[in-house]
Amino acid sequence: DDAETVLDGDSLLVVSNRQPYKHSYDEDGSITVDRPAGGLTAGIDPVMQETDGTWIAWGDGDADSDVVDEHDRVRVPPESEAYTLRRVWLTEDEVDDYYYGYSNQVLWPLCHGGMWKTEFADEFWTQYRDVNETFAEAVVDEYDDDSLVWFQDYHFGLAPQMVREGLPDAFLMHFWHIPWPGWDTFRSLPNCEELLAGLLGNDLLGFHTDWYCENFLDCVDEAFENAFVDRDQKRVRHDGHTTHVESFPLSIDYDEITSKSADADEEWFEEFRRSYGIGDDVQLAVGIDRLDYTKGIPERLDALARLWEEHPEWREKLTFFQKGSESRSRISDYRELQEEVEEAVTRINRRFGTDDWTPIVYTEEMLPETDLYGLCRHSDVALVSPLRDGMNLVAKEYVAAQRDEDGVLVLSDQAGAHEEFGDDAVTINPHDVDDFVEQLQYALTMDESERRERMRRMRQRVEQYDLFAWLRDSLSTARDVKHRRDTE
Ligand code: GDG
Repeated sequence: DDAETVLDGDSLLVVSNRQPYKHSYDEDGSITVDRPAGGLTAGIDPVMQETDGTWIAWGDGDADSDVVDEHDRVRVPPESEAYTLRRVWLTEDEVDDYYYGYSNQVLWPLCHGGMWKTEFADEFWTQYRDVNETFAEAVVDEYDDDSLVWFQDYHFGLAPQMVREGLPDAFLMHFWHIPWPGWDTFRSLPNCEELLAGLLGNDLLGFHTDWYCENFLDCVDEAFENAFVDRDQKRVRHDGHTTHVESFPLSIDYDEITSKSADADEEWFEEFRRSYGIGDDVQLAVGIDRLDYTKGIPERLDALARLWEEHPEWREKLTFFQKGSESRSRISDYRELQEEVEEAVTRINRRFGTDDWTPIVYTEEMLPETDLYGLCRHSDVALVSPLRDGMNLVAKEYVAAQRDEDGVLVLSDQAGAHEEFGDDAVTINPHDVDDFVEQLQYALTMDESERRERMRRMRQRVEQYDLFAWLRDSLSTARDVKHRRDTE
């Protein structure tokens, strides 16, 4: 409701790669609709429903093209038809080069500081540009005078400037969900100026943390002689246009997760342990990640193996549950990681496991929310150890699900979430295996009053700055920036 009030008659035109509703054919030929899954989609969807917005996204469902009208539009959700979903169609080559190629083998690794993992191919760049052009055309097509255009993520680095050319007065904003690297890393990108110029087509550009904002401003400062970077006012003037750059740390639906975790009671936990063969006399640690090389899963498994090696008292006393979600498997780095993780789990379990105890329980199954939040509620420790991560929502979900306030979050200082939790989390550097082991030991033996104090403070932070606070904050800043722009 608040986000609606903030919008005050303006309507959102959201642009994202993934769509909020996907139409697919069942085996019997009937059409099913998949619902918003991720936190962000689920958070923006209600605002779209209340304010009759338009959402532009790639139509990747096999029934998508059969439900749209002649303008590639369909009203969603099916039961209330509250807003417009505009599909953009991509060929298989486009998906390969724009999505798996430039987005996920160039921008993804580079923004996480992994210059050595980038794969530059000419067609990646040309298709990225063409697909951005296609989306930009759809935006121009759907645009209304009261639209706030909101781009999501690194798939659309060029589209803002393209839209600006067609609609000089449109209000454009963008949220970049992954880190922004320092200039010294970013300058290795062959088309780095074009990408910066693309993003400077926005009126407002948001990142998770101040640090990423600073990095972005540094890049602009270094790349363009004629750009004026005003750090106090957090804005850039380039090519006759002003872009505000601010941090908005994305959050989660705290109330919903806290309340859903209540469904996972003691009885649920007993059943869960039984089904995975986890004894009731062990402490439980948990890791929940997409299988991505930025998440530091092998490093985490190394630290655990070291713990069981150097502190044998934890054998048969600690079980680690790792949920890994298959991701981007068309890319070889991802397939290699999946193998590496499976091999490490097998090796560690062979080495330390006994008849009554499996050190690491590993699953790639999609867990229903009750299981996910139940795991977070009942585990003693969560291991969130990315090598680098824009935010990491799992850290926040863990905290929200900790309704009994007695678990410990072990958190990498390389995650955006660490900017918010600081040393209320047990802080680690995922590359420092000795310290990782020491901090694990500390987390597993922390006394109850310290556990509660830390957890309470982290919970307060997420409760105060939840997904809806983030939405309000983003949209009210947009209104301010727009107002200033139109009156200056
Ligand atoms: C990018 C940035 C940034 C995972 N397994 C299951 C499941 N999940 C859900 C988690 C969480 C989400 O997936 C993962 O979100 P993250 O934030 O951890 O990571 P990325 O996918 O890398 O996201 C990241 C984010 O964008 C938002 O800006 O925080 O830094 O990399 O919500 O709960 N959900 C269910 N079952 C599973 O098995 N239901």
